[in-house]
Amino acid sequence: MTETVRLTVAQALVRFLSQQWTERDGERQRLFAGFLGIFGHGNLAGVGQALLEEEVRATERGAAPVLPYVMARNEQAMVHTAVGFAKQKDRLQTWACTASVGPGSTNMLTGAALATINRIPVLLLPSGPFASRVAAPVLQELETPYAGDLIVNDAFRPLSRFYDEVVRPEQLPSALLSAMRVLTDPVDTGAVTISLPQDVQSEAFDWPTELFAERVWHVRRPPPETSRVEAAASIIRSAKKPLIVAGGGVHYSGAERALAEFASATGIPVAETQAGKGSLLHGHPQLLGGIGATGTTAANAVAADADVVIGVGTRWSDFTTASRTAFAHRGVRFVNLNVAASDAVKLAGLSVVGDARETLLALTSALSGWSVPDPYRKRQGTLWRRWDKAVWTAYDPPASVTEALGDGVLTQATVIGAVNELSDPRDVVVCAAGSMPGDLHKLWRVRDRKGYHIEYGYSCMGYEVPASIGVRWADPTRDVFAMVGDGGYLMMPTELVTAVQERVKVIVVLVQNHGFQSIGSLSESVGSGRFGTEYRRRGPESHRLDGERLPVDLAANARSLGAHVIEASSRGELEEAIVSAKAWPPDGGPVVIHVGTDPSVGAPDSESWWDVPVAQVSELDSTRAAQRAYAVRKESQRPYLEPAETAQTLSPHPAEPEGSP
Ligand SMILES: Cc1ncc(C[n+]2csc(CCOP(=O)(O)OP(=O)(O)O)c2C)c(N)n1
Ligand SMILES: [Mg+2]
Repeated sequence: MTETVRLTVAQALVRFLSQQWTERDGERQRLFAGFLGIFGHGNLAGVGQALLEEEVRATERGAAPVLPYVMARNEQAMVHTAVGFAKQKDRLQTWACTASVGPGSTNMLTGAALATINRIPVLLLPSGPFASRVAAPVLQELETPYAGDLIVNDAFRPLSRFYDEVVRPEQLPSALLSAMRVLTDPVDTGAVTISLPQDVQSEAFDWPTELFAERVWHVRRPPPETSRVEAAASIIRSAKKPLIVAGGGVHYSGAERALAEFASATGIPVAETQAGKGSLLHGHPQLLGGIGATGTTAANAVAADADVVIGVGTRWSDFTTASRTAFAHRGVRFVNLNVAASDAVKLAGLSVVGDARETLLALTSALSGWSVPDPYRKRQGTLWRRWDKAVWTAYDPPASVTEALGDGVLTQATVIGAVNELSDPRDVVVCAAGSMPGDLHKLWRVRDRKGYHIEYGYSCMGYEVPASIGVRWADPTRDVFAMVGDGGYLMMPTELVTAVQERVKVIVVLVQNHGFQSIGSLSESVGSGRFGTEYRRRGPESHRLDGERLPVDLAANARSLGAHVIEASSRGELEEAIVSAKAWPPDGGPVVIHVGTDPSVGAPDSESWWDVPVAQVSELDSTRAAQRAYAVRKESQRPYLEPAETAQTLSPHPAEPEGSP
């Protein structure tokens, strides 16, 4: 007879999750580091009760619980914390998130979309209304006249890589096993959601003990097909001006060294996407830095006449391709090394499906002895040095720039330069939205493979503070610098309180420029003159948002939440603030450095473009002028390319059968 154990669904869930591991290259770690949550009537007696039992049992043993419970302040934020952690752990470990019925659960939707788009594993456990429906409608239940089984958690379906609802205890094992498979699959991973009705969570059941056996999920490294590697090598050998574009897949596969060796051996220069930045460290001779709309002039110049472009672990977003204008060579061909077939086929590329590290190693040997010509290597060096000089000037602008700045404010590039120079090489910079991610893409010098953490799949304002907590937990030997604009800060300052509670040292660099200034300059470029993007009072006569600046004091706000706040109003004060933040005790909780910047001085131009449609008819001169400029740019856009792989390029035509017409 099967041995069983009687537990509630929630107790079984917690016990099961505590037994899950991942393994790659022979290294094992727990799949879950713990539970983040906010309790309400939907989960406190279910998942909450199960976590309490865990904690009490651990306390009795004198140990920490295997899955510690951390109370968060906002459900969206707790998903960001889990994503920050999992991204920093190369997707091998994550957190589970529990939320109450209704708004608690739907607050996680933005986090779910962010995780799925960035392909980062998180386990979301929203609660649902009673499966039994005896007292329906319950508080916070969606009543839909045409569908009795529709609940608000169905909104997670399009945002999740796996979704299930457990309405009977018997369904739990299959839901959990599928969830673990998806979380640990390098192609399928993203948000995984299991909706748990509030009554089902506390229902008791006799579970077979096998369900709670230790389970190790192997994270695969699929090797590429040899014939595809050969085809790729043959296209690359034919190239005169090849370019590599490194994406997030390089990091997640741990392929940085393989990439560095491939680039050194072949002399092919490397440009990086936001997720791929840091694939080569600053100082590598083949590094061209960021590519595309927020890229370097070096990478964009090489991209403009590249004849073969090798994408490694990139999903070719519009920021990377400069909305498909970055690659202007008429006959440009793409070779895509990607673990996901859906990415590998993009841009009509030759698709080489496989793990990034394995594929780069195979390609390095297939190309052994081949290299780009010397003048091509030289040109990369010249372009890079020119850009690097522009970065120095941006970090330390001349008096002609600084004298024109307002009182007590710096340029954003100066702030980036100071943090870059005064942080340790292993420290991590975290960012997501505003003008800061683009400036970091251009200007940040990455000195460690895990030193650059920008969420730019969803570019979600508010990610920075909560994610930095996860990043710090992922490796407490590194200091974490969350660079956040005033707009991003105001979206989600809540988790400073969680950082105080957990004594998590994160250093938040809060850049006050009084509004959504990135959107302001975008607005200007489409002819809308920064409409509705600054934090100003409504003018009494104009009736528009063009009055005086709002009297917000974000330093006081951060202080009120329990953070240690340092205000800097000169470069010297900023440097002192960074040094003293570095010296702040490792368990001292969050430090916020408040610094004002002048949005009128931008980072050096990328000489690139991003497609944002301009009104085609307008009474405004500014909009009509922007539309004329837009139409010119649109002409250089290349939505479709010739396929890299044709019958002619890959093999001679097979002989026509005799006697064919
Ligand atoms: C949640 C969310 N809402 C809206 C946007 C669109 N958006 C992108 S940047 C930005 C303004 C960011 O302001 P701030 O953080 O102050 O940075 P700044 O632009 O001033 O550098 C907005 C509204 C977004 N990315 N995320
Ligand atoms: Mg701002």
